[in-house]
Amino acid sequence: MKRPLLAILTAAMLCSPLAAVSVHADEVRSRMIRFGYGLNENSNQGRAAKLFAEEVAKASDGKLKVRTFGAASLGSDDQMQSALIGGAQEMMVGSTATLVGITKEMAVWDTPFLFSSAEQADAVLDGPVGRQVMDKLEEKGLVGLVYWENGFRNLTNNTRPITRLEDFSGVKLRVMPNPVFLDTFKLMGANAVPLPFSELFTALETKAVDGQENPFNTILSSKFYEVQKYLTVTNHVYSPWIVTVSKRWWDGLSQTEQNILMEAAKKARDFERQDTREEAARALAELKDKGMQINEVDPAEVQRMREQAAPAIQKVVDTVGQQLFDQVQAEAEKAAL
Ligand code: TK8
Repeated sequence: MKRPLLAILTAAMLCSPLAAVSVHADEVRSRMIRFGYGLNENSNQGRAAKLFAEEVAKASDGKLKVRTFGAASLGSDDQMQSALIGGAQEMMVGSTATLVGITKEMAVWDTPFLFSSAEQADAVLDGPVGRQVMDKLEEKGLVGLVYWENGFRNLTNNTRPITRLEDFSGVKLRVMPNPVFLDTFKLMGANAVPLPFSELFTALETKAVDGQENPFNTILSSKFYEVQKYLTVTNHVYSPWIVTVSKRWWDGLSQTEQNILMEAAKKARDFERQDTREEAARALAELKDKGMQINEVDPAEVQRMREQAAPAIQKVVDTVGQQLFDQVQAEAEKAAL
């Protein structure tokens, strides 16, 4: 009685998809990896995605082929995240802010004015708490590899230069689909509307919205200067990007394959952060050349905006929990020294 049952079970196991994909720890197979991102090819995101693909090819003797898809051609951040979870796409890079609906802990990076320098952000994101937040993705079907730099966000609009808190009044502002961003700009008095990045240029062009906020790099690479007049230097929040992998797919890889992807993601991260900072340093002058009218905000006004944003910060605390929030604050303070 026992024997046939065992035989059936063994046969079933051999035929199951799990058994079929089992690989040796050091094996590297021929695989195609679809890597999606939202910005243009000619952007900091695009350049780093290309470097990632090259590094993976080099380290795997061309067996692992990364095909990059820019300009949201595989979908918005949200759509790609779902595709990764379902296993229909292997990899992507996108904003941590668009992951909050999946992993609420990601909202900790949305805290307005959390970091005051990029180096401070690196230390916290690459440190233990950055990893801890990233690891939370796994229970939702995603594997986080590394954080890349999107950068400090600044405001553009067509209504008026933002010099004081009151200037936000009535400005229809696109924000990322994220509750903290939505609340923050509502608190400022703007008419904040969530919209995927992939729809942003058209929304600005057709005047469906008056303004948006993104780092200098993106304002430049996405040609927002063609459809936006005023640029206000607010640096209101540092935005990370995060490189993620479909867990369903990742779990079928050998140890060596996983290592190749991880090492290439790190190399691309280091390249991308340097590239982003160099570009950001000259972007402001370029945007001025392109005809944007640029203004800074008086520190006293920035302080008023910070105070106005306090309830949004409380929302972050309520979302991620006091403990994680405090831990991030403590590591940020340590890194600021
Ligand atoms: C690109 C987005 C973008 C982000 C946004 O897909 O949505 O404004 O800053 O970088 O992730």
